[in-house]
Order: sequence, then structure tokens, then C-alpha cells
Amino acid sequence: MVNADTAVANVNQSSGETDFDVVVIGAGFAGLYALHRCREMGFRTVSLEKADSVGGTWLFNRYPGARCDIESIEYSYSFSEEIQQEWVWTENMPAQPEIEAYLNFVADRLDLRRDIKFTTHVVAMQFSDTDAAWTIRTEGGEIFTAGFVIAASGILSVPLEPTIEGMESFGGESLFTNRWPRDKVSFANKRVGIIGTGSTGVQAIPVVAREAAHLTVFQRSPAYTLPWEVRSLDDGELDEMKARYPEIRAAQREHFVGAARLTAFSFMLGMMERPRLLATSEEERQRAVEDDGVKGALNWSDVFTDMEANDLARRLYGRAIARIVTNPDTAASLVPSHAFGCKRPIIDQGYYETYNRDNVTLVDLRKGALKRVIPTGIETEQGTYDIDVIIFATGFDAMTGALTKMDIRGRLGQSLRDRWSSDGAGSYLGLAVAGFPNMFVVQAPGSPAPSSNYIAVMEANVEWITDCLAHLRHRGHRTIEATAQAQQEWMEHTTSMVKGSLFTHPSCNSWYNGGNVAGKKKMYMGYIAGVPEYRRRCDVAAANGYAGFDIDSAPST
Ligand code: NA7
Repeated sequence: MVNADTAVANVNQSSGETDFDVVVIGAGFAGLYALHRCREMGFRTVSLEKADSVGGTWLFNRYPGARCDIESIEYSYSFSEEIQQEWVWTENMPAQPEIEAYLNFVADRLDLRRDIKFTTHVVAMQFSDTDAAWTIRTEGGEIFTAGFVIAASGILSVPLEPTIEGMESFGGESLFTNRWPRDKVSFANKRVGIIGTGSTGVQAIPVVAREAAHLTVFQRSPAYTLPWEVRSLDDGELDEMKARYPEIRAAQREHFVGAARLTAFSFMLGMMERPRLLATSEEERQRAVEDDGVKGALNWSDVFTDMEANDLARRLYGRAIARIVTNPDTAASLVPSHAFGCKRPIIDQGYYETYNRDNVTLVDLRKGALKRVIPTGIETEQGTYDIDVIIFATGFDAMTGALTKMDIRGRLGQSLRDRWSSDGAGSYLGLAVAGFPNMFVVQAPGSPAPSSNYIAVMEANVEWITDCLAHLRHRGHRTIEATAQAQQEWMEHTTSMVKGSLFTHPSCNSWYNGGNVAGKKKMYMGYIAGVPEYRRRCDVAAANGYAGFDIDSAPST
């Protein structure tokens, strides 16, 4: 590390050597694995992490009810047989404390902490053409230089700050789910208000309702959410799964969403195999709702392809809610307005049942908007609510936020923030951005991250990136950069797949398409051809000498 004034000179004037071969940004799931792989390959590597511990988004999102929607056995690293054999999962769907503990275990097991600089928040990075190196600046004024950067800064790591009038005037306690306090929060005898009914709100609401004196839910957009069983793993069940890990991981690798056990994603895939809703009789529809509740309402093949079917499913969904929620007005208020399938599916434990509690009130903001926060609570067009604690469960500036928050300057000083704001969030293979040499991004826009098991794609990305680094080193190359043409073709490919589909339906504003962030260019930011196809395309590019990338001439060539 050098000081700010001498950083670039340090690269220039000495041996040309940088502080590090690779700087990894982040020490969450991706950062830990990237650090481990780089180190194993002999690269001088450091991970810069803004928090004081490992865990990434699983460290910050420690709100009540926080839990993963993919089974623990698959939402975990597959690269180490020792780790997967030694770690003990206690539930089928892991809760936040267990995931945080797991990541701490991994960091210790691989002795990663000695190469992580905690409370080190990267705020800017500049690429030097002359030096073929990045200069990385932190909030604390430290400067690091590195030949390569791996941005493992997360897809859901930057809170979307709500801008509600009067927030600062609130006399009670304001809590944000995406940076929840470490100390236990007590809701006993408190009147709690929660804003936001995405996945986070849907997880927190049943848990908070059990403890609070009263819970008022301020709902702008009702969610579609599927009831899902969370359970402890039975005696011997984990051991049995551990014995079958090769088989489980192989199935996972081949699965469309990177998780072969049942997930909400695979529920949606299964819908494609079902009969068409529009071809059913009224009796069949009613039976589906009576037998399978909200899942029965949605589980038809044409829901994704025919908006008439989608809207009918939405109304059947309302019927299913009305069979659970006893107050008819509340039940009606819980029926979504948007098309099913265009937002990330949500799973829950007892969400709708919570609205039958005497201490829970639903405020449907579609009937009268939230006006402002006042010192004693929340004012809406429908009335004023006295509140002691406000929970903001308002989501993230997803996919791009972690990168656009930093001032990243690529070739010729161009700004990534400006580029993505004017052209949309483009990348090549969801791994690299044209104009930003020697910077790899784990799960950039254009990767399958939003609609898949994040861990499966993350591992594939980290392995691809580190193999690429080894390839460059082996051949004596110093720079690699995605070409503008390859990036354009990749983005045309990814967007052509969602054209005219539900993912681009106008009724949807979500973190999938940036519609949840004011001023963000709206576009679907994932890749929906499936994880195996994505991996195949990345592997083909690598096998063809990193096709789609410009690589400098090696000294020997
Ligand atoms: P989401 O899914 O983006 O949900 C955020 C929620 O907050 C959503 O209901 C929003 O309503 C609501 N919101 C945001 N701002 C406001 C304001 N100003 N007023 C009222 N309501 C507001 O984020 P989550 O954290 O729940 O989940 C994100 C992902 O994390 C999830 O998909 C999993 O993959 C894990 P809106 O829909 O914008 O009308």
C-alpha cells in the first residue's frame, strides 16, 4: 500500500510492479471464494471489505425472518469437499444466522482473514493504460494498486434509500432491514410500522407480528408469495445427503436454475409442463384453488405466455387469498396488480395467515398514498397511524448499485457510472465491461444471477475469472478487455430472450429491471437461457482463446 500521491508513480517508476496482482472487492460469498482461488494460484491478492466481518449481504440483512429461498445443501460452496462434509446445516432452508456462521467458518477454515482488509470501503478506481494497472482508493484515503480487480461487490448489496418526506423528523426508532443492528431489537409493547412487501417484508412481517403490540403494514405493491415448508433436518438426513454430495452437485450443475431441489424457480419451470388455464373449466379452476391454494391458482402453463391467462390466474390467486384471510377488505387488498412471473418469486411461512391476527393492520397504499413520516408516525392519504418503530424494507439498487456507487474510471478516464446510465447496464458474458480492462465482475448485469441459485453462478464466474488470470500470466499478457462488439452482441442476445416476455411487462417495476430505482435505465438485467447454457457459452469463449476479448501481445509473441 502507498499513499495517494505516489500510487501511480509507484507503478511507473519502480519495477512496474503493483502492490497486488489482484484486488478483490468484497468478502461475501463471491469475495471469499475469489480470494481463496487467487491465493491458491499464487497471485498476490487482497480482499477489501467495507464491513468489519465477512458475510456480505448476509451480514447486513440480519432482520427478523431473514432466510434463503434455496436449500442449504445447494446454497453453499461446492468447491471444497472438506467444507461441505464438515459444515452442519440444521434446516432445509438456511436462516441468516446460520449462513453468516457458515461464511465465518469458511473464512477460518481457509485462513482467509489474513488477506482481508476489513472496514476498507472502496470508493474509486482508475485504470492506467500506461501501467496496465488499477489504482484503488478507499473511503479512508488508502490507495492500492493491482494488475487486476475482481469486483465481488454483490448484486443485492446496496440499500435503496427511501426518500420519504419527513423521515428525519420521526421521533421513534427507524430500522432498515438491509443494515439491521447486531444487537437484538425488541418489539415488545411497541407499535411497529413496516414499509415494503417484497421478499424482505414478506419474511419479516409474520415474525414481527408475533412480538409487536401492533404491526401496521404499508403496502404499495402486494406480492405473489408461495407458502413453503421450513423444517429442521431430520436425524441422519444431512449425513445421508453428505454421502450423496457428488450426485447432488452433479444434478445441481445440470439444472436450469443451478439448484436441482425444489425452489420457487423450479415451481415456475414446472408450470410449463401443466395444462393451459384458459382450457380449463370453472370447476377445475375452483378445485385447483381449493386443493392447492395460491399455488393452485398460478400453476398453469399459459400463465407465462398469455396475458389473459395471467390475469385470470391473478384473480384466482385473489380467491385463494380470500380462503385464508378472513377480513374480505384485507383479502382484496392483498391481491397484486402486476402480472405474475415478472418479479422474483417469493416464498413465505404463514404470510397471509398473519393478517388474521388482531394486532395486524394492512394499509393498501393503492387506495391512498403514503404522504410523509411525521414525528409520531406515518401519514397517508387514508389517515394517520401512530407508530413507535418504522421498519424500512424497501429493497436494493440491485445488480449495478455496488459498482455505480464507486467512481470507476476505465480506459481514457471513462466513467462506468456514466456509461451505464446513458447506455444501460451492459457487460460481456456478465463478466466484464468494454472500456474497463482488467476488471472482472462476478455476476454483472447480463448474467443469470437474478433468476437462479446465486451460488452456482458465482462459483462458475469465479472459476472462469481465475482460470483466465492464470492463462494471462502463463502467456505473459498484461491486459484483457471485452470488445465493444462482443458486449453489444451479448446484450442483444440477453435482451432478445426476454423481448415480449413477462420480464419486460409494463406492469412490473422491480430490481430485475431497475424500475424500482428512480432514474435508472429500465432493462431486464439477467440472462434467462439457464445456468448450464450460460456456463457453456462462457467456456466456449475461454476455449477459443477468450473470444470476444482483446488481449495485449505477450512479450514473446
Ligand atoms: P424488493 O423486492 O425490491 O421490495 C421492496 C418493497 O419496498 C416493495 O414492496 C416496494 O414497493 C416497497 N417500497 C420501496 N420504496 C417504497 C416507498 N417509498 N413507499 C412504499 N413502499 C416502498 O426488495 P426486497 O428487499 O424485499 O427483496 C429483494 C431481493 O432480496 C429478493 O428478491 C430476494 O432475492 C432477496 P414497489 O414494489 O416498489 O411498489
